[in-house]
Formats: sequence, C-alpha cells, structure tokens
Amino acid sequence: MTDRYPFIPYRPERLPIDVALERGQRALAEAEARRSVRDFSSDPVPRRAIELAIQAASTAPSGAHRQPWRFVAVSDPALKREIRVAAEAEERASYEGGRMPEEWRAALAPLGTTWKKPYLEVVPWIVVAFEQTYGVADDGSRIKNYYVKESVGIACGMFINALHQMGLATLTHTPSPMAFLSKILGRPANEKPYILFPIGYPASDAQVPDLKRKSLDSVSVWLTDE
Ligand code: IYR
Repeated sequence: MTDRYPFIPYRPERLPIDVALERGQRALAEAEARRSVRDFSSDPVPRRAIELAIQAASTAPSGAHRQPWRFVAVSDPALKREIRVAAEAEERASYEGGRMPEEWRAALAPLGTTWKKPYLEVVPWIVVAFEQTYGVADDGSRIKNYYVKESVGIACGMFINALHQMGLATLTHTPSPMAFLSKILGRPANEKPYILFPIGYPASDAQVPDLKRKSLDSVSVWLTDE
C-alpha cells in the first residue's frame, strides 16, 4: 500500500453572492468572446505566455491525480514546417482521398475547412497535448493511469481558457490520424497525441464563422422542487 497524502486545510474565501454572480457574469462574457481561429498573425508570443498556459492546464483535476498529460511546445520553424507537411498529407487523404465519410464532410462544410493548414507555419507556437496512456516509474515499470481522456480533456479546456485570458487565439486541431506527431516530436510509446494547438494572435483581418451557441435551455435540464 502507498501512503495516504497528508491532508491540509482548504479555506477559500466565501464571496458575498452579489460579488460571486458578478464575477460569474464576467467570466461568462469572457468565455463568450472566445472563438476558434484559423487566421493567425505571425507576431511573436513570448515563451513565458505559453509556460503560463501549460502551468494553468496542469492544474486540472485528473484520475488518481496521475496528471497524465505532456505538452510539447514548438517554435522551431523547421519543425513547424515538418508538422504542416505531415498534417496536410493526412488531411488531404481524409478530405480528398475518400477517407472521410460523406456525412462527416457534410458536417464540416459550413466551416469551410479544407486539407490546407497554412496556419501551422504562420503561428509563433504549436503546442501538442499528449495523453499518457500509462506512466513509467523510475525502474521502468508501468504505472496505470485512470480516466486519461477525461483528465487530458479538462486540462486542454483550461489551457484554451488561459490562452484566451492572455488575448491569444488557438484552434483545437486534430489532423487525423495524428501518429506522425509522436515521430516528429520524438515522444515515447506511452504518449499519444491528443490535440494540436496552433497558438498566436489572431490576424488583423481574421474571420470566423458567424455561428451561434446553444441556449442555456437547450443544454440544460433542471430537476428542482420549485
Ligand atoms: N481534422 C480536419 C477535419 C475537421 C474535423 C472537425 I470534427 C472539425 O470541427 C474541423 C475540421 C481538419 O482539421 O480540417
């Protein structure tokens, strides 16, 4: 048996409800303003901003506190080029090589996406989130991880939010299949690519689809005694 963690007091300040709701309203407005972006500026973004976003992501809750994620940050232009070339080859086979079922292509049509991913070379940073399907102990033995997808998904959500707080834009890009990223980025067998994030400022002429988000009513069910 491994030891129990020592337990320590947790006493965050309890806010007056009006202050809490005001903060919630502000957080919602911030979240509402976020958009996934495909038109990026090549303006530099300091490494520190990426470090902060990764640290924020890494505060995510995780199954048995295994923190089964690894964020690989790339600014090297040669590597970004390599990633673009490989991603476009996969995407081309999906979009044009008949690998993507018609139903899926139809679902994407309103977004106007194609196999071309020029932004992968425009952005100052690419961060690839990897999920650790199992951990590796110091002696090389395998450590079981739990709820890996849920844990890494939450971490990625927090990563996206942290970037947005800094005025940075990103895209949850999942060129499919993504195994090429393990090879290009030299990751070990226990790490699987999860999401690729191109990161930068939005281009000054960036455009996004005018999509609407589902209403509170249509995304929630309330079972109350009122
Ligand atoms: N991976 C492809 C296709 C794609 C899939 C979904 I689901 C999207 O919301 C958008 C694109 C691509 O990145 O183009």
